[in-house]
Amino acid sequence: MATRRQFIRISAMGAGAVAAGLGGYKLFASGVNGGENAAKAVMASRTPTYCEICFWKCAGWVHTDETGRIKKITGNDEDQHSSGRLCPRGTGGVGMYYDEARLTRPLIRTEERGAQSFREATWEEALDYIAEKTKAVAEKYGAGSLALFNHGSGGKYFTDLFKALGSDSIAAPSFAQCRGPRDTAFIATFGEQPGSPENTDIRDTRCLVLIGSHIGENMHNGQVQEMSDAIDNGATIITVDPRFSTAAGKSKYWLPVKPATDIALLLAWIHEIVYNNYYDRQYVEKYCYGLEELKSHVAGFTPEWAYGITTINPNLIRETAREMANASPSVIIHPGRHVTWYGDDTQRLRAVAILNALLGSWGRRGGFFSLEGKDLPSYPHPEFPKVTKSWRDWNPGKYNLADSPVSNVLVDASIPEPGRDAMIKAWFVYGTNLPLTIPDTEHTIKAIQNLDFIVAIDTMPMEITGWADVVLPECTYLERYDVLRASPHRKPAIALRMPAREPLGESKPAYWMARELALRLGKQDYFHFEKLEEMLDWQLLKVGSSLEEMKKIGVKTWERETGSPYFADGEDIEFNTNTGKIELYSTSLENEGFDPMPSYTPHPEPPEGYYRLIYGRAPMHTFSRTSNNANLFDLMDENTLWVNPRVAKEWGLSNGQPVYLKNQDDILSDFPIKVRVTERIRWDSVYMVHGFGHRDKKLTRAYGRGASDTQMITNVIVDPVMGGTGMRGNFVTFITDIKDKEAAS
Ligand SMILES: Nc1nc2c(c(=O)[nH]1)N[C@H]1C(S)=C(S)[C@@H](COP(=O)(O)OP(=O)(O)OC[C@H]3O[C@@H](n4cnc5c(=O)[nH]c(N)nc54)[C@H](O)[C@@H]3O)O[C@H]1N2
Ligand SMILES: Nc1nc2c(c(=O)[nH]1)N[C@H]1C(S)=C(S)[C@@H](COP(=O)(O)OP(=O)(O)OC[C@H]3O[C@@H](n4cnc5c(=O)[nH]c(N)nc54)[C@H](O)[C@@H]3O)O[C@H]1N2
Ligand code: SF4
Ligand SMILES: [Mo]
Repeated sequence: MATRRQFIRISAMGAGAVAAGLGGYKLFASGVNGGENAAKAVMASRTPTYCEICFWKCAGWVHTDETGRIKKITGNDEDQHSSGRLCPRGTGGVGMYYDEARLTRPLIRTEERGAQSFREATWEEALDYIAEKTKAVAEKYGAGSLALFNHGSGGKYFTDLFKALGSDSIAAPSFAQCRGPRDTAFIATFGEQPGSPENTDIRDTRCLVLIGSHIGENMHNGQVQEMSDAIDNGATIITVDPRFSTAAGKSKYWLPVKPATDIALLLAWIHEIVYNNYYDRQYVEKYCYGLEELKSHVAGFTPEWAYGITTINPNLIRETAREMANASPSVIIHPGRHVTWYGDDTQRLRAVAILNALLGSWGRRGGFFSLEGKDLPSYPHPEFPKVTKSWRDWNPGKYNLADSPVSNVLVDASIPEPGRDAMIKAWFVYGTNLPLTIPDTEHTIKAIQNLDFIVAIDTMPMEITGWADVVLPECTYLERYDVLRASPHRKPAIALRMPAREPLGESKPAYWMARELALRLGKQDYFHFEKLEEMLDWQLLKVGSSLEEMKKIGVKTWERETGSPYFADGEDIEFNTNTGKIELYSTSLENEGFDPMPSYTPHPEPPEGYYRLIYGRAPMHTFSRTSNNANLFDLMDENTLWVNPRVAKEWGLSNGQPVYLKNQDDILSDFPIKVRVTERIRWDSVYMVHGFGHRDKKLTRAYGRGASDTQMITNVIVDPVMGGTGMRGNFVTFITDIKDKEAAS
């Protein structure tokens, strides 16, 4: 059986990485406890941080030498997110500081958008200019015409600025391009969402079912470590994926489902569990609403029925349903995270939630625990003004079940339509590379072209900064304070991020930028503290700590105040749904005019000679943000296109051969991508890692490396329930005559 260390090492290699040096730092260098002690011996000083390379936010230590040079980042042993060990990307965070392509001066556009011409500006000039443009848009069209797109810690300060201005058009891609459907489905079913980190009790589970969640390539640290522990403890892993993922390699069962048919498989599992009385009768009777309706709804959804749709053998469907039932309630049908796939995603995630409910896993050890966070007081400020035009008003009556603003609604509202002017007129973009993040790049660019004004706050020259009117350079997370990390977990805890050294060049932290703008816009009352660290100290003193203490320990954990993270036997529980019960039959969906129980609807098939484009993560990169990071580029410098040998043979493709891609709408990829011939992918699909194919030439290493999945995603299937952008209904074919393509472009 694999040990934890083996698992992680294997997982890193699964996608073609070499577990070699990481610019001198070893992958998962810090072992269980050893790394930190080893580090102490050679390092001159260490400061606490939490990682910003992805949103798991592991807490760690930044080690600097006597000259102040950043040498190494290691995990904080006290941290529940990391258990003292960072993933390769977190360790490689050092490369973000040293990236010579970094933004270090404010920039102002000198020619029209589309042309890459900027001049350097002083902070005074850049901030005055932004304030003036912001005022002009707010006065002419109302504050609701200002939209903020944000992803990452500093988004909080711009959010406060926007609320102070009276706008709620504030969206993160982590909703409508990521977990929105799952959160909506779980809220509809259990009255709460799985959270981030998720409340999955993987370490104690006896059966983990992964539907596309590719843990091991998706390197969400705690989940990778807990899954490895669960495997060591004999848990059964069932992976449903058209691709033989790293997780599939660790699984007792791999179900290579035909893409876009997961709902049929889930319904067949529900059928098996209900009709064989495998469900947790006591739990369902006490807590659930709608069993009888569900039972008649799934009557016809037998494994044989699903076989014709999913290509999964009916016996295998039966056997895996039994495995889940045997493990019940210590079983997790994983809710996933990036779930915006086919437009019926909320309904697919409803099926996932229903399965978990039937097996009694919500609130049970080895299933889902209840999260607890530390409440941090916020410094008193005047009430935010009333929002007169809300993001919901751009699309009246739609997406009422979305509990966060929908980024693509804001993009759409920026484009004039016959009979109406654009409703959004200016964008602030903090820490999100929209042209690669929101599907249909040309649509996003069209929206940008219609704006009065766009400002990007970033650390790197990226596609989004290339489109901005003003670019504000933020220093990296290694050079700044940010708000305390207070994400709920098994126990309430907080983590501090502080600068390990001075910001490079003229780069500045986002808090400073947002406050400077607030001063210029008459909103200073919302930014009481000149320096963020003063606010942190105020907050920390209120919860019985201090900045001084946190600088020494980095992470502080409290005991739970809400009792056990699991339901007690027979405990009375009221769920936050209309019926107060776990809703197998969803009254909230029904009230909004949607199916109260999930159904399977067929999706279009690829045309002749085309293959479904699916995508995912590589362990050593995060989206597009790390592709120019020298340490991580060393580990993986481009993405490849996974092609089944049968298809490769038909097309005469060989391993390593560069091909261009063309999608169903005749969009050609900007750059070629190398073919990787492998049995690990079904013949009807091709696969690539997201985040490559950069167009911005300022990205010294990443420019032109590999292809962009986003560019090929022009068919966006919007989820009618919550507005998420389904991205996997796109088909590509190969353009093998590279010369033809190059001559044509
Ligand atoms: N085609 C396709 N689209 C996707 C996905 C996919 O798999 N395929 N995944 C979706 C998912 S799950 C998500 S969550 C989103 C992620 O979407 P994004 O968060 O937009 O992803 P990135 O491409 O990493 O862009 C991050 C941007 O933030 C900048 N940045 C990094 N650190 C900092 C910082 O400290 N401060 C500032 N100011 N900027 C910083 C980076 O330079 C980069 O420009 O993408 C979604 N879109
Ligand atoms: N290393 C690394 N880790 C990350 C990130 C990163 O950028 N880098 N990003 C983080 C973020 S924000 C997110 S949201 C998560 C996303 O991570 P997950 O939630 O795990 O991602 P998904 O995109 O849902 O899953 C991708 C998998 O779905 C499979 N798949 C494709 N089509 C289908 C289908 O029709 N059915 C089924 N069953 N499977 C299918 C693909 O083959 C692939 O293995 O990862 C997180 N972890
Ligand atoms: S999982 Fe890796 S990249 Fe994400 S926060 Fe943790 S160490 Fe950083
Ligand atoms: Mo995500």
